[in-house]
Amino acid sequence: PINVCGYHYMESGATATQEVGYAMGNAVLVLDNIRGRVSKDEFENVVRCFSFFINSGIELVAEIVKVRAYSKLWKSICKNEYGVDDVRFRAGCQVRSLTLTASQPEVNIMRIAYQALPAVISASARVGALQLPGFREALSLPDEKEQTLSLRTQQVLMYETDIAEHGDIFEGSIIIEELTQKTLAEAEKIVSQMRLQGYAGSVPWLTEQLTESLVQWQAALVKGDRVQVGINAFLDPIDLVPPPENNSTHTKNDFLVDHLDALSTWRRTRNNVEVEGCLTRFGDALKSGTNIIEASIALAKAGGTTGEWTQAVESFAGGRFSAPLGTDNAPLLPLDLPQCSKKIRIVLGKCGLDGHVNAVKLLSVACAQAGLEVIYTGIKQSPAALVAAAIQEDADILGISSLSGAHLTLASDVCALLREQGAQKLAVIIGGVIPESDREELRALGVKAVFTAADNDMVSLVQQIIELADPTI
Ligand code: B12
Repeated sequence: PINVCGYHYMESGATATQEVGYAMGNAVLVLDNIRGRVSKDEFENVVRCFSFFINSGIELVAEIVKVRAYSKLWKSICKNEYGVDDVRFRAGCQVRSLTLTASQPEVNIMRIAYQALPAVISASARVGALQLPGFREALSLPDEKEQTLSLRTQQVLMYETDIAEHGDIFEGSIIIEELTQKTLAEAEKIVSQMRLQGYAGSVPWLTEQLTESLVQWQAALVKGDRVQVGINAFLDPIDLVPPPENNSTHTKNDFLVDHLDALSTWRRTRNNVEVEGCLTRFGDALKSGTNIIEASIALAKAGGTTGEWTQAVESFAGGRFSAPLGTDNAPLLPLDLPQCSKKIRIVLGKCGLDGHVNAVKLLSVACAQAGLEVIYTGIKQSPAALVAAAIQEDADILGISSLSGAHLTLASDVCALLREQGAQKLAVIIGGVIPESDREELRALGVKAVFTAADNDMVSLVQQIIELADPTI
């Protein structure tokens, strides 16, 4: 079974149509690769086992159309490209968390309910599984009460509304059918483009497309072409519910120490000879190009860790992949930002396994448009690598984006390393999913400015960065 993820594309800025195209492009690239390597029956079985994880955003008509286009396109690709008939569109959906705001979190309750609808309302293209986030999504992991509210939202949809009682209510709708055909045609173009480029060529192309859409989305917000409640309009807080309790404590040192202790006990007490043998067999599977799943399962059963598995893959691949920024050929809209007149160099990057790249991408584009010299290190860096880059690049500012909850540990390591290397004058700034209650501790560690998920005004953000580097401005 393979699950193709369209969800992440929309969370990275893609439009509804792009999501369908990229997801189907992925499916087709995988299937093209498998076809010819297995028997006809096995191949048909692989096709039937495909499922999709899709997004559902706030533009309701576009989303209804999207899920219908997904279903139609998948069935037609299976039939016309691979000769497999009567395939079901099997999909799960999570609503578009990227639209859920830190300000006026109560409004997210409505957003989530509206966004859930398109994925289930069209009977012929209804998803089989739906998961809804917590309404304080932009502030922290959901607590049990938020999760219960999300579950209740689904229960209202399922039991109180009448959507489950009818066949497809959009069949024959002129507008929906026309838009579905349009989406299908555009998605098919994307699939052809990805097929033409192959997997290796599609990755940088997709990155550019996503960066372009992300900037377009941000530009529409900055210019007011797109209205988002609580972001660029209707700004008064509601204050109906309290902010979540600070649950980032789990990343503080005591948790890390416990976790590292548990890991070393695990490594000490397992059968290390068996693990070594499994790692060798896993490495051999990588080199020979055979299926790595069996060797991966054997390694996991012997007690191999995710880190060891990853290290083996990285040593085979010759390093760690970090997608480019995607600004080389993407036509980016201007964000109408303040311009800086002095030379300011800023290093921007992310640490560890935190793959949330939207903010750091947008900031890189915004700072460059404002006239700063930007050095983008990419993701998956270590604190030492970020500090080395900042010193080597003679930067004025080191900007770190952290959405994983590890900001206190990162800030502590980065500031200590800067002090050790006599570079404490370099201003460290940090932003991301950071609870208000951690702000003071970050400042005490030596961080010059802290930006939370509520700091979503790009113009003000850039202005503050410029002023930090040059208070005379
Ligand atoms: C989009 C998203 C994703 C996408 C990321 C796509 C991408 N290309 O980036 C996908 C779907 C891949 C994803 C995956 C996961 N996610 Co996620 N994700 C989000 C989401 C919905 C939005 C983040 C975002 O892009 N916002 C838009 C950007 C522009 O805004 P921002 O990041 O808030 O940044 C603003 C400011 O903070 C500031 N800023 C940010 N960084 C910096 C840095 C500097 C220097 C400065 C000056 C300013 C600044 O500038 C921005 C201005 O707009 C958030 C929830 C939310 N609504 O915020 C969860 C969220 C961050 N994810 C979360 C989680 C748990 C995950 C997963 C672990 C889920 C899972 N179990 O698989 C994985 C982890 C993947 C990984 N390897 O890291 C949690 C983190 C919880 C926590 N920290 O306590 C959140 C908060 C959701 C939640 N409530 O559970 N996610």
